[in-house]
Amino acid sequence: MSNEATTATTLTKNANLLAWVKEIATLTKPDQVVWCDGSEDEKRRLTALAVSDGTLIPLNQEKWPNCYYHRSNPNDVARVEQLTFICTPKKEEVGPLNNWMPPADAYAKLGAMFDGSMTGRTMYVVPYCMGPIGSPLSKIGIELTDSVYVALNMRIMTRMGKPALDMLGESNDFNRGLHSTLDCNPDRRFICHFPYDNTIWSVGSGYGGNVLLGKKCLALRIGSFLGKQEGWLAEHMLILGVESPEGETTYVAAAFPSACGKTNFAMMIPPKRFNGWKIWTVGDDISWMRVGPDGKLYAINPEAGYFGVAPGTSNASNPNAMKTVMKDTLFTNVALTKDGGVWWEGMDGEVPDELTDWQGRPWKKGSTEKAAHPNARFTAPAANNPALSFQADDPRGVPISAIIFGGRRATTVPLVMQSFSWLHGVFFGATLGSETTAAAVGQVGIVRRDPMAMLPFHGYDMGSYLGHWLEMQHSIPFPPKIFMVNWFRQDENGKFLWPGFGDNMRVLKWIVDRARGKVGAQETLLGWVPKDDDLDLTGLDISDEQLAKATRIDLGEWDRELSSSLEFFEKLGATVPEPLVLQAKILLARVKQATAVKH
Ligand code: GTP
Ligand code: SPV
Ligand code: MN
Repeated sequence: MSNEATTATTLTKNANLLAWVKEIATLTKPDQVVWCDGSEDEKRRLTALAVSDGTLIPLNQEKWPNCYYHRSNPNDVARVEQLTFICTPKKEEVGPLNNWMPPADAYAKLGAMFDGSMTGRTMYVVPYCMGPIGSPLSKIGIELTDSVYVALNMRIMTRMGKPALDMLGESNDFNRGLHSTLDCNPDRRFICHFPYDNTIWSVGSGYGGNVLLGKKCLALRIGSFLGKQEGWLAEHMLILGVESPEGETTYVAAAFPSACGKTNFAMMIPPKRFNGWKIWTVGDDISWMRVGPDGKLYAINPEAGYFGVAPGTSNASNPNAMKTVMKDTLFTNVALTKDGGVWWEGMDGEVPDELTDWQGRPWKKGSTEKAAHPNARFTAPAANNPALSFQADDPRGVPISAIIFGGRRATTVPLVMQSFSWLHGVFFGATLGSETTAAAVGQVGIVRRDPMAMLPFHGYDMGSYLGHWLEMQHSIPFPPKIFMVNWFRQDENGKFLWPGFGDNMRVLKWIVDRARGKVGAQETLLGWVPKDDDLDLTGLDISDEQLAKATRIDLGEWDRELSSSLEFFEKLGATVPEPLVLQAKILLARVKQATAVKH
């Protein structure tokens, strides 16, 4: 324990923190406790250790400087929603869409698993700050983990180490995160949140959102709980700035469910037609938003890195992401090339003849199995992103002019719509539907309601959360305009109708112009849409027919969509805000009336 004694006292004198670390060490009984200071030297030491015990494989350091490769247990490749719990005294508090466990039961159950779980292992004390150091919007967490992989990932994903401890000082206001991989057995895998104790306990996994506790656990589940109490919003949203050729920048936040395009949208490079326009990334996954002194809604990105989906990332789809991951990056569950590089489905160039797949097995071109897992990820520092906004570290955050909701919908939802009002915009978000993806364990491609893209991440009753969104209007004198988009509509042959990626700039330009009151719009029953010719399609190879299909509003489809939204609201129970139910009913009544007139 000498390491603990020396490093801890040089790093912090926080009595509550020291006592808690001691208490957990007494429970988990690690061989040693190592405090992370976030230094370069420490990174080298931890990386060397991870390489020597096989956790990380160095990539070809000439082609991929400071990049390493990790294979997770094949039973542990995504978030596990059915094993994720919110633990509050009363079940009603977590609502019908969360798993609930009484706090005492969860502490007892997981406590028994933590007992002695770190014997033969090192316990890393990982202090981190979510948000710019010193920002009033930021929060401090401490994660105790027996995984060096988690410590190295947290180093990229958060402001980790001494600056976080310095910001905490003697305060007892920090999130207490505890993680042990145990034996990585799905039968002993639980992710439990204790919002009233600002505590997270995670066992039995080593993957992503299950174990990087600052991300989904603190920044969204605990964050949304705190946001309700303190009057702010913790959301599963990217944040970007759109700079016009005149140098005017408009900030936008967008919620798309997991693996539905946030990272791509946040790093987008506009097509040639938009020469002089620039997209700046503030964040790619999470947004904390609070009203600023000027009455606008301000957003910070609590993270410092990107835990992004690798498959589909290429120089054609997302050149900025490719540049970002060329160095200092950890790759998880991608495939390895013969020359010590990485590969995944959808990467540029020829498919290699031979690879080692994500499970370490030889793979040959033409194989029916995927070489990279569909939820393979890169962990890369935001500082590597050529499009990183100079405002990304601003403790005040950036003023948000537009909020966008978007799902993965093969049918029904048109390319873009603007809401009539804040209520109607919250309704867009509340009824967001999306096909499930590989980001969570379970069947892929099923449409489910994913309100605000927060279904797996809301930390308290969904109806109350939607109520909080409605109430926020009263504290934002200059609220953002709200939009709905769908990049994923398909034709009869299952082909995407809209080219997506960089060409989403064409839609974003209309959104930004609308937010600034610079362009008109066409009213439809379901929302405002671009007038003919207001979407700039210059240089885009899309037929009129294809565009018409991508933007079509089919009343029959919307009859079903709104009916299903009403059914969903019923499932939410008594706390669902009445105005949202009435909004659904008004829209449905109008759709039915219009259908009757047509026939
Ligand atoms: P999480 O990190 O899980 O929250 O995902 P994300 O929302 O950041 O999604 P990401 O940008 O990583 O994209 C996920 C998948 O969607 C990738 O395979 C992309 O290639 C694909 N994708 C992203 N944008 C578009 C688009 O505009 N059109 C189409 N057709 N596919 C897209
Ligand atoms: C998501 O699933 O939305 C992610 C990946 O961003 S994870 O960190 O695993 O939650
Ligand atoms: Mn995400």
